Amino acid sequence: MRTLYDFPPSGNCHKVRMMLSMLGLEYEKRTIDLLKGEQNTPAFLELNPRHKVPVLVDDGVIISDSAAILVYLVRKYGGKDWYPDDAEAMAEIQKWLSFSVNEVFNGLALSRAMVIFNRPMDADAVHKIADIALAVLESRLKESDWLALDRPTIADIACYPYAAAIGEGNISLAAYPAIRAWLARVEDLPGCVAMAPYQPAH
Ligand SMILES: N[C@@H](CCC(=O)N[C@@H](CS)C(=O)NCC(=O)O)C(=O)O
Repeated sequence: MRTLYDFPPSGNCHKVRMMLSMLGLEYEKRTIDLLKGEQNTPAFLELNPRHKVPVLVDDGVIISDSAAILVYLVRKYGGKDWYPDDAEAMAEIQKWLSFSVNEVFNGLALSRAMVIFNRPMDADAVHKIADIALAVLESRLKESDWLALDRPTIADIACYPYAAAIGEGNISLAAYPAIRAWLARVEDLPGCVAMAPYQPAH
């Protein structure tokens, strides 16, 4: 029995949806509607006292945080290709996982959240971080097909959704050909589920 506590527009949840699909793992989804505050109910806080999705419950094992869930899933069900265990490779992957929750989230995800959820923010500050995130991605992807190693790893999954959805933050990828080519490569991976356009009905 496997359940993903999910919010459809969330890129962090999408990382888990992608990985579950790529590993061919069945699961059920329970929507936690963040716009209705369902992340603050006592029942949800039992699963994650940080008030955040995604949470995965896998045969009674409760894991919150998208990066933690990716590590768990690939190690439990996907072998070592997605997350090898030599020190240098792990450090390289960890660098991109950290980037995904810093520049990618605070720049790319929040640029999108400002638009689709109409969230008040310091737009200049958020866009400055988004520019850094895109510059770092473009520079790395000009020299390599994948972020951390010479093959796809959880680093690519962790950085994909908010880069794929950045058009919804009114930021164009026209000047970032290497990022666009990488997004297409990620979407071509077997079992990949592309980030879907935001649907306000949720
Ligand atoms: N670093 C966490 C961040 C999770 C996160 O920010 N989740 C957002 C949705 S994308 C959330 O649940 N926000 C609700 C809230 O903060 O009240 C992860 O990668 O899972």
